[in-house]
Amino acid sequence: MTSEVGRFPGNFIWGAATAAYQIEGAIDEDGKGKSIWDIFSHTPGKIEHGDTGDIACDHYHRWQEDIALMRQLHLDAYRFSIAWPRILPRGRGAVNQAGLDFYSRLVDGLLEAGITPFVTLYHWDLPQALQDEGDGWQRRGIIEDFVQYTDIVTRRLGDRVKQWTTFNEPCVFTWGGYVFGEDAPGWRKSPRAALTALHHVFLAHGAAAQVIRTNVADSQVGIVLDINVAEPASAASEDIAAAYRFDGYQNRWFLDALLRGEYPSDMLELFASELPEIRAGDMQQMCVPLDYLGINTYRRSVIAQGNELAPVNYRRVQPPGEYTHIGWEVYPKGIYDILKYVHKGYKPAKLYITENGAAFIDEVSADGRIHDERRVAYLREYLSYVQRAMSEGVPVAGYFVWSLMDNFEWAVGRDKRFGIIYVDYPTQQRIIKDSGYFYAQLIAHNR
Ligand code: PNW
Repeated sequence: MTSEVGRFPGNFIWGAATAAYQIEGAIDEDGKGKSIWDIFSHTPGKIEHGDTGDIACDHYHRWQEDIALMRQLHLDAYRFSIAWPRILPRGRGAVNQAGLDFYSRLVDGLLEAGITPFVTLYHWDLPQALQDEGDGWQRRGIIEDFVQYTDIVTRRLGDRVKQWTTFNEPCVFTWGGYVFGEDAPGWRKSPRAALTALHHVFLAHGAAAQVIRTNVADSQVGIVLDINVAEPASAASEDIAAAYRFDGYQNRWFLDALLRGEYPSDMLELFASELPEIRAGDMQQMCVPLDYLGINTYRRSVIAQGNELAPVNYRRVQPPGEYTHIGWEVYPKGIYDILKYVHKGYKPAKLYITENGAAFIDEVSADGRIHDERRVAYLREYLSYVQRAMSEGVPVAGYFVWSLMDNFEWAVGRDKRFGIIYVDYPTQQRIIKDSGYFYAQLIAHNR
């Protein structure tokens, strides 16, 4: 394994990522409406240790300090999301100017610091009012609501923000929210619920992309997917077939729809009794040209035949090796495999790694610092493999570490620390971890 990360191209974009509900706090301030995550995190038994995002990193009040830290890290770019219920407390209709003002100030602060904002419109915090009306993403009319929200935000910020992502990880919030019950709204329904939600998400993506391009001069529009290359657990034909089905529902369903305008035929067959209504013109609407595709990746997926999620019927196998605090395998070559898989199969014009990182148990040492050597090694090794993919022709334009700072890690709560900045929650003090210094040096060295 390479111990040093070599040089990246001079125009490579170095960033860090967060999401609104995971860092902002201030859930009731300045006219914000409730989101499905406000409700879900206050439902007993849903979140480890009973944690919530009520305060999170208090970023809503500390954003200036956080920009100063980004500057210390020499970041080129900062990827964050906008909370839809801050802009439209009821999901649609009356606009909350104070919510728009917050993001407008944040954008100005970033630009003054020389940091390019990468804005995600939807990172899972749906206005609860839209959940209450027709079960959120189950209702086809939500497409128009998302378009209205996109229109409002891009009109206000589009003079300064050029980099737009419609959705973060549609796979996680639809399957996790409607079938596995691990994410808001926390349902355990049949695959039809996820596939219906996804169909509407894809259509909303296509419609919103056009709105962004109309409202924003020189816009760059993309979507972020969590691609999980499936490795069969053995050479047995059942395992190979299970891995291919897993690949179908986790990867090809998304990539084929968004980049080719079709759902994969083997999956249409497998899910024949679970399909949403697909109207004429739908597949064309979702397959808009993308300026970039964002990829989030954390771990490897080794798949065998099993009982999980009929009719996919798979089982995750945990090979021996190093695991992070969230139980995900450290497997640096995985990032290379994913980049090659997407490039070879779909050839998007430009790729970003929009999230990659690791949760470890971090502690403040006697010297007041956080010596997170394992995270340093993780970043170094994963980045070496990004570089290898680039040397083989994969057009990776930038890398965003997850996360800028420790934050509310959804259903597993606050003690799963992904930050390159430590957050001491009782005091909200921020401390740059050794991985943060490593990252800053790497960025400076590459300039
Ligand atoms: C992403 N998986 O979610 C999200 O975009 C972030 O908000 C989140 O904090 C981060 O990864 C770390 O979890 C994922 O099961 C959730 O492989 C689940 C998976 C991957 C990513």
